[in-house]
Amino acid sequence: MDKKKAIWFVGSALLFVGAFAATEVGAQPAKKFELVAKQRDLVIDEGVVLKALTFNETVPGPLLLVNEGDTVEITVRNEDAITHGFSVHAANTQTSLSVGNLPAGETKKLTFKADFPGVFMYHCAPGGHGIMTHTMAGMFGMIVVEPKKKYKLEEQLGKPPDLKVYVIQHEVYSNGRDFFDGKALYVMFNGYNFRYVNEPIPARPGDYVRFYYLNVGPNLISTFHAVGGIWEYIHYQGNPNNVMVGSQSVISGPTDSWVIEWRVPAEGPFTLVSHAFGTQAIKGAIGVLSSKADAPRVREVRSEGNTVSVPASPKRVVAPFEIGSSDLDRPVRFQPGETVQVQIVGNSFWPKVVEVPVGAEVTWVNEDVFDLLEGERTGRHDVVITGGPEEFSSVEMEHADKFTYKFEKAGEYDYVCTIHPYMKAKVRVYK
Ligand SMILES: [Cu+2]
Repeated sequence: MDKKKAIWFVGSALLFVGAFAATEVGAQPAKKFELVAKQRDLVIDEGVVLKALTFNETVPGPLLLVNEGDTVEITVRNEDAITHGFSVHAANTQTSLSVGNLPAGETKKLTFKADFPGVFMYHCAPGGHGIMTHTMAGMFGMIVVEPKKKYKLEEQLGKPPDLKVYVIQHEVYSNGRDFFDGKALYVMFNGYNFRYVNEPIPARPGDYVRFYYLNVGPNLISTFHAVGGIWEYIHYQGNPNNVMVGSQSVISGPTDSWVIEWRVPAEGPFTLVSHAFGTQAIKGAIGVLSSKADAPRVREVRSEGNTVSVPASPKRVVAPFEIGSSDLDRPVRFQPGETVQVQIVGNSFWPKVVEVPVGAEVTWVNEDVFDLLEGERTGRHDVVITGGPEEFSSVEMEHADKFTYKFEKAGEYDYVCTIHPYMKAKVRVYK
């Protein structure tokens, strides 16, 4: 072979290897998912409705299951009137570059390789201030990257689990002030207060159970525990290499996760609980695993929220950004001469309803700190009357800016922030 031919041959061979390698990578089809951003009313307790922001109309959103090494393709479609976005912690890449800012009506796609196994959170990410407020209002879910390596108990027993339980712990807030202060109204597993007290998870004594546990938060630190049980092996973040033995609980800050392996020790009800009793368990974060020899066989319990239909006249409406039931958003009445101040905080007005005498001055102060960016991505706000005896509008307020208006005419004034038009509140002016 002369020199020229040799170069051609080597070059062709490299091209061939390259093409083959490309085909090899492409040969494995991507795991594809579609997430749709949409506002939706959801039932979170008997007769209790949450005005939520959702992915695919449930809170939590869909459970995404992939395997380590998979190429994952996620299409995010915004069917809402406001900007949304997407962030997924299973991707070791800056996802905001492709899906971080998704205006109303648009669709964008994200592709990544699931190189790290474990239990991860995904959430809405329009950018800036909106990331926090949209996540609080329900836009989150779990993605599990199943590892190539076996978890400890599976390796030991030589068989897969009898039951897989995917659990998300999350909080519900009735206004932005409580969101800032971490004062959750409810704390729940998979979208409903005491969901698995109402519908206990069936298992049999001796069953090998694997929990995929994710604390979404957005604020509280949970300690997941089974009353009457000790977690046999726990894997921090769900990575099989992070293994610990014999634990009464797992501690999880917001977005922390665990794979927990446990053999049901006996018959009887085992209460699953966040051991933060006063701030979490008592507010809804309790479930039951019911162990009986003849229990029905359920192979998995998924983390999606429920799709219970909304009652015609709920006993309570939780509306983080607008006026909910009067027991939650109780009108605050001010007497003549009192200073009236309304905070703008966490994309809500607080108090949401104030009653003031004719001639009173009302001052709004913007407590939202993240005043960078624009639109849904910013914590800047304004106050604009949408109905009432008089009309007025403030300028756009940055953090700690104030606006004052003197009410001279009695009546009911509805107002919004035009940057976040779902922020609704009211001033009642009495004689
Ligand atoms: Cu969103």
